Amino acid sequence: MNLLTIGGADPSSGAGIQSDIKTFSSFDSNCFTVITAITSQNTKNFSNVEPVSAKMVANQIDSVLSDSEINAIKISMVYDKDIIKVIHSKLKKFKGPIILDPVLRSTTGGILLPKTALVDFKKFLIPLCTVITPNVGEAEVLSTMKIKSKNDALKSSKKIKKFGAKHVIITGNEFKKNIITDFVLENSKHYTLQGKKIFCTNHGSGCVHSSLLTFAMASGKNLKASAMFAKKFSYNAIKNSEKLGKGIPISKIKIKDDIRNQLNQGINDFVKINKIHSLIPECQTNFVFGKKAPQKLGDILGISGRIVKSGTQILVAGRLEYGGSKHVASAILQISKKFPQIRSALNLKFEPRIIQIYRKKGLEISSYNRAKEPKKTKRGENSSILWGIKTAINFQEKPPDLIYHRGDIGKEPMILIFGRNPKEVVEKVSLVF
Ligand code: PXL
Repeated sequence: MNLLTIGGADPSSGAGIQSDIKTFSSFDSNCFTVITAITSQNTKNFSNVEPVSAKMVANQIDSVLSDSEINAIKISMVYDKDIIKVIHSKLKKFKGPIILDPVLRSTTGGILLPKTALVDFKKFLIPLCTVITPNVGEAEVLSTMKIKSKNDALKSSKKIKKFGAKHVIITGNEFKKNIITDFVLENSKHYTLQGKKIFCTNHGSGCVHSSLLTFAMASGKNLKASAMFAKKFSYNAIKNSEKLGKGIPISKIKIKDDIRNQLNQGINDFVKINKIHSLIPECQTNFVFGKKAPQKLGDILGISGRIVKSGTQILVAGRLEYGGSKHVASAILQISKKFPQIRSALNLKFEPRIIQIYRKKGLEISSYNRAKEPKKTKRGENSSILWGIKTAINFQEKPPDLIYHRGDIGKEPMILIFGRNPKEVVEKVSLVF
């Protein structure tokens, strides 16, 4: 997923562009950035701001939009009237969701949108957006009224919607003691999302919330599901906030993904195996680990690039992504139908001596002959591997540790090592040396 954030740079990394990069990356999305202003601030003080010229903002937007397909855009700190107008003119034809976080002030008191820019903000930016996400204070400024009750929130959100937003979410209301409510005006219907209050001041939680909403909307979730997702993970980010400086803690999303943790560890251990470069094939190596009973490639975590060799050096090129591998992940999809305990695999260079070593070590070995593959599966690379693995395990009673093929015209021979988890796969690989 390609997401663009347009906003200010925060050197403390707690808010602004730096925070958005972290949030989008936590969910395996690519974060494109257009910087509108540079702030100098830390966790205690906000010292000053220097806006980027409107022309440079326009150039950045052109650079991004002319090159990559962007699935959704988040706009936060815009600071300046001319920047507002340029964003309007560059995005008015954008087809995907635009999430507008109307940031007015930083938690440490810095001005992120001067009062003189407010009229143009309402006139040019609010009509662009699919969802606007003010917190209570921001909603009060935009709607020029106080919000003390649910009824006030409804009135305020209707006033903000009148500026041209499709939907409005007012975050951080405390209508009931110690319960934090997000008030949602979705078209003409309204509802609330409630959660427990966490007793701590926090830098960046608003940024995290609007980024999460951007990611969720871009993923195709509807508004309610997106708002729930954003609330859930911003709660997580506040709960896990870290004190990085002398002042207030910084929000931090922590995702418990045991599959990712184990595969990361497995890759680290694999690349550290002495002389491992000698086992990397021409087409390089992928290493995957699937969820239980995977149904599709998206259930299997793999490297969106490869583990590559350059001389004797090993490099992990790419990121871990569900659906990131096609070939090795397809092998897991197929083998797990018969042997559900097998969830991890990687591919190695084929050499007859390696098969002999593994045979001596007592590994369960099977193979298939690509030359015998029926024409119709040959057409697609994934259908070839699905056919190959199915053939190799047809008569296997025990789950194989290793499946190999000797290649075909134009097809590199290959070994696949299988295991219940990445640790087991790495242990099996290490037996060669
Ligand atoms: O949280 C709003 C925000 C957005 N963008 C920048 C900021 C802040 C708050 O500090 O500094 C650059």
